[in-house]
Amino acid sequence: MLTMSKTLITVAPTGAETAKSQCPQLPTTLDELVETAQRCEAAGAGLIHVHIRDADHQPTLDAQRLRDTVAALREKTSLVVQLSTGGAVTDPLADRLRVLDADPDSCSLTMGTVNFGDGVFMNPWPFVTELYQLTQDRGVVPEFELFDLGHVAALHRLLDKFGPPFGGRVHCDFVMGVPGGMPGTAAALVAAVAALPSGVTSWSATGIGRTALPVAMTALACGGHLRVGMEDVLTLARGVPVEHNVQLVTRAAGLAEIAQRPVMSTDEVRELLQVKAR
Ligand code: KMH
Ligand code: ZN
Repeated sequence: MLTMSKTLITVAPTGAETAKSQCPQLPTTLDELVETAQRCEAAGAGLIHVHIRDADHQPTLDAQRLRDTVAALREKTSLVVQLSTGGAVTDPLADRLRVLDADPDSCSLTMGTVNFGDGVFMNPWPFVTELYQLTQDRGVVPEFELFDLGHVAALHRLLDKFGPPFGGRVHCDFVMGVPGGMPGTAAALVAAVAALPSGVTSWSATGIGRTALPVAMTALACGGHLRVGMEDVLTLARGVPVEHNVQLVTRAAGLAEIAQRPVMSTDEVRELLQVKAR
């Protein structure tokens, strides 16, 4: 099931949690996002996980903005475009379901509710199942976001009840080190990987903040792929801010090269995930 082949690098450049005022280099406008996507693709990214912001740099799930963003990324890059259905912790579930109207290649799909710092990231089971069936109907490849071991158990339940995703591949992403979720440690990642359903065909991992490097190095050693970006980490080392997402992609590509698992092209990522031609 899991092969030690090339490495998919996902870039998550923006997220919904960091304020532009506190981090002016965070890409929040469409122009900044496209410029980021182009540079990250050139540095080895194959997939972009997208959260968008409004004119005031606040997180939004505005339908027209989402469509414009997907169109711009498709026009200017060949990255696989994944829209977040997680949004911000304050986003209503109904708005999160409507993200699929923007017809992305892929979307995130979090497998359960989790405390998220001082907030609660709501993903009740009926929402998870409705969103999953929507991805199947619309031909969108889901990426199952796993913040905790219970989310892995929920993935077994989902696949048993509703069958495989669109395209037949099952791709997961471990998001580790969120205050409220599983810790960003090698031991936690190894345990979570061991608990995955047998139908999982690929997985990536990301560690929040200072857990980024231990998680990335463990993922590479275990045959996994990498997610990096300013959604998850804002410093390269203690006191050294990330100035551009391309620094994180370049560092990840270097680690992958050292592990003798060089980065995948965007065509190889499309093949891996069986993304629909649009
Ligand atoms: N912003 C977090 C509350 C996702 O993109 O699907 C949720 C999140 C997960 O970022
Ligand atoms: Zn996200």
